[in-house]
Amino acid sequence: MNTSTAALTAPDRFEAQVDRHLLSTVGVAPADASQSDIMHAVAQVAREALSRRWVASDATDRKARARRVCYLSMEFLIGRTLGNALAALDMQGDAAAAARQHAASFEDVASTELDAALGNGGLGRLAACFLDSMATLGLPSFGYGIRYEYGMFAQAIAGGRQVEHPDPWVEDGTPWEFPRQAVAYPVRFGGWVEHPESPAAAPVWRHAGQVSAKAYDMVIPGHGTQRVSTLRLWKAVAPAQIDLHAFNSGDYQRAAEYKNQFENISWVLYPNDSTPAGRELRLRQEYFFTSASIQDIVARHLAEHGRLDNLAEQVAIHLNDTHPAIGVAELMRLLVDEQRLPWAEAWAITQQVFSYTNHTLMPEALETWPVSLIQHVLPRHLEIIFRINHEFLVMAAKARPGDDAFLRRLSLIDESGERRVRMAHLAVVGSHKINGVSALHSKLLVETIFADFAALWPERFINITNGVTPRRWLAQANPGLAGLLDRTIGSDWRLHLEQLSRLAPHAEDAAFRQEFLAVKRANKVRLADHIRTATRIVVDPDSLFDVQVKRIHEYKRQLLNVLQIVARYQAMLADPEADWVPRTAIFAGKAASSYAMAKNIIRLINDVGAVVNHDPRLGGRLKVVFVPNYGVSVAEVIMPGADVSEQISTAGTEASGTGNMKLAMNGALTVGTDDGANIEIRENVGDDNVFIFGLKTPEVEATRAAGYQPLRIYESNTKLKAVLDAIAGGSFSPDEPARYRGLVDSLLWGGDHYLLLADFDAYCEAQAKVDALYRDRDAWARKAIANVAGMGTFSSDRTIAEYAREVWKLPTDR
Ligand code: NBG
Repeated sequence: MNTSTAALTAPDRFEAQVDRHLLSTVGVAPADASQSDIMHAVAQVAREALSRRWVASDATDRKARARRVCYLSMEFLIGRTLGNALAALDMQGDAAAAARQHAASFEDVASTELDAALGNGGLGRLAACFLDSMATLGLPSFGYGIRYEYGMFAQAIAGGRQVEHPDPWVEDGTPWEFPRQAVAYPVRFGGWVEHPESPAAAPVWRHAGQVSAKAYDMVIPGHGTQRVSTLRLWKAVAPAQIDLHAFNSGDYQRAAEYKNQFENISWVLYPNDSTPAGRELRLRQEYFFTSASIQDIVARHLAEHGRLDNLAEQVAIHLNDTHPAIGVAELMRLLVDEQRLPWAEAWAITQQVFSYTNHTLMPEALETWPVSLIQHVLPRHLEIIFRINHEFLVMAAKARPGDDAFLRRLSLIDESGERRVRMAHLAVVGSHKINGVSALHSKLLVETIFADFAALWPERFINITNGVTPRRWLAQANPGLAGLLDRTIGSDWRLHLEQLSRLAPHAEDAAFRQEFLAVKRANKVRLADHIRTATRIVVDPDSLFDVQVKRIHEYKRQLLNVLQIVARYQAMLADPEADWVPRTAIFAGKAASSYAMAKNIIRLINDVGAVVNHDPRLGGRLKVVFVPNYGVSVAEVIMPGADVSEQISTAGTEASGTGNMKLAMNGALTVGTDDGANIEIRENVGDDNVFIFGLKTPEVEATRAAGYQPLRIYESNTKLKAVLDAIAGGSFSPDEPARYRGLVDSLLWGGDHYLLLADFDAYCEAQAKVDALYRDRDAWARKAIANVAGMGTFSSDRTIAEYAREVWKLPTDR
């Protein structure tokens, strides 16, 4: 029964509430409401219900003086909220009925909501899944981040190339945020530090500029619980009095410039994924949201407890990658300079409060900031970092007397060139637990970039494998499969995903297999419709849908996929009469705006598509499409419609991956390397139900160490040679034959750092096995079902329960 609405009295029925909001909030006559108007009105009804849960959760936590976790993340890739909120409130049926009243489908209404795209890719989406699970598990929790006025750019494809458009997602407001007028903190920058004569007095930071961080809260509903959680996002606002001063003295332009200079801090998300942005504004963003968040945490703690010595008992602060790592120095500054705690006591608290997740191994992707820049932007923090480093190195020297190289490697300051602060080292030294995001990644962390730290503190390093929320990625994205699951194993899997294992025996049931394939077919039709609308390319839902969706990055090897597609194309042309399995290669993903190679790969995919899709000799049996503007909402259409999931990063490079989980959970078979969470997916769904190929991590290392020569492979492999020659010779860019010469040269002469050529043959063999299996619909269905059945462990509920138990020391509802 629908509990949330049953209690409402007749005039307050859901539809009446929607009409009321159409009039009072949206300002339109119910009869004239557009789909977007209806979306806004329904959102208001949900907002009201969530707000009620919110005040109740908040009061409970305050009364219980609950220990809380604060999750600091530069990114939260939330996507749309309405469908998720209604599911949590058990109001989906009402909302659908209300939409019908206005002659609209709920899907159409919901699709008018803009995505909150406050993140780049996996890291930001993981944070959003974590919020969902923290609320669902009833953890007293806060997410903390930045209220970017412009989220991730919108991607269009023009002439085969990526074009970036701004994403002013909040321009017309969003129903989901609550501005907190009263919650604001000063965040200061620049200037210098004065050290008073008396050692008893605190150093004084004479800052050069100040901005106010204003809180905007988003409510995060839990599922199967009345509890909600809070995502607090900070907006930068110039302090009003300075503004006014310049204005009064007649210099309005200077006032406006000053305002811009500070307010630009929260304007725009840096569209970089797995690579540091390295710009001063980025450092300011990092400090801005970290400082505001930690001030908020300390203020709340003082309000509830009136003392700070028990801070670590009451609060866990989690650093999502190194972006908020400056928080270690900021908490020290607040405790020592402002609250006047002795250094040693403050440091003991700090180390107990913080924990840190690393999300990448690639050395070039680890954040470092020039000492001179930190001196310029955060002079007091630099002093604090130097002192932390000094005490740390004194301690480390005792562990290995005389080993200067050891100390140089550990130091928070990289002295090998221009002196730089290593943010990952600051995060490690300031945290009591450090984790990687898959078993392989965590193992490599302690063997490579953190080996020296692990030698000192082995107990600090643990693994917590990523997960995704089944509410969004199964229940919401794939209502067809969700319904089939409900009928087959009951509906508790939404909250207890391990119950998917009950599906396994049904793989033996022919009728069930038919139903399962019918659901997949319907999802492929939906995806084909989206492809036609977005690209004007018509694809056949009966062809094999082969999906690679993720950020465009050399290490993720979209280019290897393209090479395989071109090889297939050439083979089909050589023998057009053969019985080829029809395939649709589906790509989607954004390239960082400054990443020329990634943009070139997008263009190549589109160029190959332009040739292949129109080649009459293929009879439509091979199509290549690039779906524009990949993001959460596009992913919700793609994941359920995939047959094959491409997870083909060079072994040892992908920390975990989470798209791999979403795809397998929706019944796609993985073609993947032995990398990241692919390994655990294989272990859980069974070796026979995935296609693992290629060099493993130690082999990658050995290949490179032995002096890898891609040119040798090229010369000895006729199939690969034909592929590379065709691309380099302009077969896919007849209007500009040399367009991809440089790209191919980067493989042949540039070292092929990610070993595409080395893995090419193994990849093609794996693809041949995929084709063979796809012909046998029954065998395919069995394996796809086995994939769904094996994915129970990849719920972010499991992940968050592990964090709660092993890192944050918080009890969960389950
Ligand atoms: C990304 C990794 C992914 C991983 C996500 C979430 C960064 C720095 N890292 O493999 O590349 O799944 O983090 O952990 O964005």
